[in-house]
Amino acid sequence: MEIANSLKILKEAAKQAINDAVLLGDLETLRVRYLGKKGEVTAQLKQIGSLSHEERRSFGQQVNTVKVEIQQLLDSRHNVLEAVAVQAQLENERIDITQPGRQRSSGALHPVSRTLERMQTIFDQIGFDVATGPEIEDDYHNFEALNIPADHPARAMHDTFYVDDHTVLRTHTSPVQIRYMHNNEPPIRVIAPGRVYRCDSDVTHTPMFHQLEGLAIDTNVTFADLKGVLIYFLREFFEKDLGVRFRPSYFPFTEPSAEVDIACVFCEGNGCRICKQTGWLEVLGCGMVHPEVFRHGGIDERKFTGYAFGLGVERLTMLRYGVNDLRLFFENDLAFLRQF
Ligand code: 2NM
Repeated sequence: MEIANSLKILKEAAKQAINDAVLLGDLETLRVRYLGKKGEVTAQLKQIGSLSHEERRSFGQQVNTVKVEIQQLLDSRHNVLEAVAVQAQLENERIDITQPGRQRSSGALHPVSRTLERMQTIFDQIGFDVATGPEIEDDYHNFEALNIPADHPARAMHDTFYVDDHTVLRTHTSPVQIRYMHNNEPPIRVIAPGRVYRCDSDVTHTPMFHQLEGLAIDTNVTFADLKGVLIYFLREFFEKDLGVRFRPSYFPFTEPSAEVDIACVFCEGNGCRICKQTGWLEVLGCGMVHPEVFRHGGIDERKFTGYAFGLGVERLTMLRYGVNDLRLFFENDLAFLRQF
């Protein structure tokens, strides 16, 4: 029978097309094409008019059977493609739990900061408080109160960064101690760590560096107290029973004044390139606070005496860690910084 045959061919074609479908969307297109209102299977029913009465019933049943079969083929192909899609999505979203986590590198303190902390810890243990103050200072606190008169060489333009005629970037942390004297009664034991600025730049000088200064004021404070505290500090700082010597010197704000040397930490005093064959390294300046400074600080110089000292933090950091170039502290080269 020709009509039945064409139905069979149609079913085979549909089966082929359904099995060839790779996308879920293709199946919907095929459903419309075969089973839709204007689809090919529905179109078959239009031939029914050319059939005899008996044939019509059986043909109608055959068309219906084909409809059902095609729907089943669509459903089962749908299940297959859906399973494939889920599998692909799982594969796509797979998380490799064996992969190492993203590294979070931790920062670290700059060697100068570490040294400052170390120095503060040592002084904290022997009763010194910490004081800070402004980096932009007036002429009075940076110079005048420290007995540095207007015509003193330290005031020359080449040493000081001027903000205006009466304002400077502090050239030392001493102004902090002047302010501290104004605001506190003796006994005073204080250190002033911080940034200082000098218009000077070469292999051994940077325009900004760090200082730590100390001040102790009480009744009967002597040069022997000063020596004891500084020798103690230096031996703690270098963790070594270092040789220490005091040489007479001059500062406008102390009288008497001294500079302090330690036995060279590189050659242990035998003489080397670092200590220029002297066996000694200069590390500190110090002295008994000048009566003129006491007067400016509002301290009664008839009742009290005091000592003060100052050191360069970068220089002591270099000596402690064996760093041979000051500029390394300011270049932010991680290969250098990671070594600390
Ligand atoms: C030094 C050397 C000697 C010093 C003096 C004072 C103050 F403010 F109390 F007078 N502070 N620091 C001082 C004394 C600093 O540095 C080389």
